[in-house]
Amino acid sequence: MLKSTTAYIGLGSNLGDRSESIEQAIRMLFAAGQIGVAAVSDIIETAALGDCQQPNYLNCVAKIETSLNAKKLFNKLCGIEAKLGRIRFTKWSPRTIDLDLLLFGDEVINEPDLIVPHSQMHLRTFALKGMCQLNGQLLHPVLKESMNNLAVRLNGADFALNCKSAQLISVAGVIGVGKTTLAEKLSSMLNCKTLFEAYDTNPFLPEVYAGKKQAALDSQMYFLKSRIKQLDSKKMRPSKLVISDYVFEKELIYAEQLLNIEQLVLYKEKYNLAKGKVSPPVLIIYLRDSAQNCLERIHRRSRPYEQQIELEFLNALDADYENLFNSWKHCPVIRIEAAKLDYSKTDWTKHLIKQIRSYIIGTSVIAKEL
Ligand code: PH2
Ligand code: MG
Ligand code: MG
Repeated sequence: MLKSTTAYIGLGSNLGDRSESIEQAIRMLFAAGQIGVAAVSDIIETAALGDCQQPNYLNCVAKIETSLNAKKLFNKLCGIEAKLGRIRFTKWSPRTIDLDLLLFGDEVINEPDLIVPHSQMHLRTFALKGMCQLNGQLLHPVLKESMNNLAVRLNGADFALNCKSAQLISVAGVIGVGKTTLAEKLSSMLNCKTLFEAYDTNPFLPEVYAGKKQAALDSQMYFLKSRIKQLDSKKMRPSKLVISDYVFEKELIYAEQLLNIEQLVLYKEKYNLAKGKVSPPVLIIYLRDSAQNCLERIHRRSRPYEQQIELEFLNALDADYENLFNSWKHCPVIRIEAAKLDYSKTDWTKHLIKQIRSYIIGTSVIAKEL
């Protein structure tokens, strides 16, 4: 008997009769010989990634069983694309049908014309949603994470690696969760610069933590100015890799906790102006822990002015961070439970670095899409 492999095909169409093209492609897969279609996910309508002027896509994923090898299967897919009137203008031009080989068993293929797993599937909800419906537990053969976990990181959005933007990775989370330690560790492993928040030079911060409300606006303005300086998009080189131990949007979280209503109105004006000037992150590492554990870390590291921070304040910050990232669609978010983090486990650290590399350009563990 011939060896049979389970493979997953991503189908997409944004020209002509889109659903007819998808249905025809599935019929042609059935008719191609040596291919059995085992299941097809729901068809979803998605905005065109990469060019918003293009018509919306219909996307779905088909699970197939085949006795063909990956290369022969790929050739069959190209044949079906050609028969259904696919004309290749430029990369990512509108198409009657696009058949992408997402996975071929757990094979990893890096050839000039064929890359498996598909090099961008982990960045695209329109591919992962279908995968999750068919087999959410399935592990990505390179990243060794389930389709469900990969989808959660995208929160319903689709992304493309972009060499024109600075590759800023922001580590985020409540005070005392361990952001700076993680940022330092990552920057030494990825060999890049770290942007640390200027908490120790902010002359107003000790007063704020001591409960002096008058100092809060000054302290917030000080932080805002320092963030703009560090993250200035005019100074960030395209494709340059940097790690910050904070996310810019935390400024609004702290402002809302610390300022009164009149101060907040003033502050928000400056904040919104600043937001237009800073580089957005391409990836967020969100470190999360219980407020109690964070408080214990704060006591252990014993920065004097932080010792008055109360559990209630940390709980409020935690709720705000959870809200921020529950609705975050600007970049992928890797959530890490800080309580499980153990830097002495080198396998775990290597695993994390591999994840990070797959969301940034330049050092990708996954080859470029052709
Ligand atoms: N495929 C692309 C580029 N952009 N956007 C959506 N929504 N769906 C796709 O299948 C798609 C895309 C390149 O193949
Ligand atoms: Mg495609
Ligand atoms: Mg394609």
